[in-house]
Amino acid sequence: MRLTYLCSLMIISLMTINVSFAHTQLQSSQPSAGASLSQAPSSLQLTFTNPIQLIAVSLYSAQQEIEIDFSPQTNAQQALQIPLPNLAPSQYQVKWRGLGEDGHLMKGDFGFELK
Ligand SMILES: [Cu+2]
Repeated sequence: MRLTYLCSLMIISLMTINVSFAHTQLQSSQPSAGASLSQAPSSLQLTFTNPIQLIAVSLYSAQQEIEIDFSPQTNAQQALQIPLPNLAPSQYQVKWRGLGEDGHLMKGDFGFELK
């Protein structure tokens, strides 16, 4: 009986650990975070660790927000590709926000440079 109780406690704590590792994060991107490019990228690609329903994806140059073809998603996807307009040399910042499949609102940002 006591052993069963201990076992369930262990299982519960393992599950808790598992959940905290299951937060959806950005796994990789194109351009990648911190990239220094000599040619303008034709698209922005985001790949996440788990499917995520993206609510917002924004791109900023050093001067202004760049208009991109993104609308909030109606279902969760693990990867997203957005065509980009012609970008001028600048520092760029990408910001994303979305709802992970575990119900957690996640967000992140990264930068790249176009020389
Ligand atoms: Cu989470």
